[in-house]
Amino acid sequence: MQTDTPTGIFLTIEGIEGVGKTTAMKFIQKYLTHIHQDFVLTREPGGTGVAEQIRQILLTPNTIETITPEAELLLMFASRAQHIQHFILPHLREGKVVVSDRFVDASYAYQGGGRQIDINRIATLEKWIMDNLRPHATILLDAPAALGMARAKNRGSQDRIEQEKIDFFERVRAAYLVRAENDKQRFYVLDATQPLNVVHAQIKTVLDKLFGMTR
Ligand code: T5A
Repeated sequence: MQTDTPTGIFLTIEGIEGVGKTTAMKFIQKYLTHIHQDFVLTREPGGTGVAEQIRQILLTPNTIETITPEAELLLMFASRAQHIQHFILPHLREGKVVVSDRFVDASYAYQGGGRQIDINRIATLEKWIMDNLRPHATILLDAPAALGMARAKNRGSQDRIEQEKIDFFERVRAAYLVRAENDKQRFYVLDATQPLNVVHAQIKTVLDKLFGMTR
């Protein structure tokens, strides 16, 4: 798949459920508005009309027919293919900052770590669907699965993936940390167990560096 050379900045936010990604997105939105950066916010799975329809299939609990790990992985990448071609690349080509609540690292963490699919299969899909597109920076909000699940549960009903057991999310967390360890240039691992004001201060430090706002 041909992706050209985009000029914008691509920032992704990752982590297990309930670590504070949605809350971080709101903080980043305020920050980018404040420094007058042209930006768009998006999420995965989703981000376009078709990709959001795929999200519904992926996240709606289905007691009649289980979704196999293989189908789950392929649907994540089907959603991502739409998202890249119809949203991410057009905005990056316009020179905008694109901030995505999850991206490909989530496939390595959830389908690789959680579902234990061979990561070579994920790498093959990544190469095919993403070509040379990679996030410039990735903020990984890290916290033990028990804490994330407790925070997420406070919000009410659980989606299909959130219904997994705690050891699934511990595997997801471990897979994220391996990704971060292997790509220290791109990843910023932040301690999401800290109070919100502390987490936001950590995010601000990352953004100051990315957008050249350091004093
Ligand atoms: N998925 C996705 C895959 O399996 N493979 C893939 O390739 C991709 C792209 C998406 C699901 O799809 C899976 C992963 C997911 O299971 P989603 O709804 O987009 O699902 O993502 P979730 O992780 O489910 O989002 P959540 O809303 O559950 O978690 P957030 O956004 O991380 O947490 P947030 O910000 O809503 O915070 C939760 C609560 O905690 C509080 C907040 O106020 C909120 O009440 N909170 C804090 N409280 C105290 N201290 C802090 N530091 C706090 N930070 C947040």
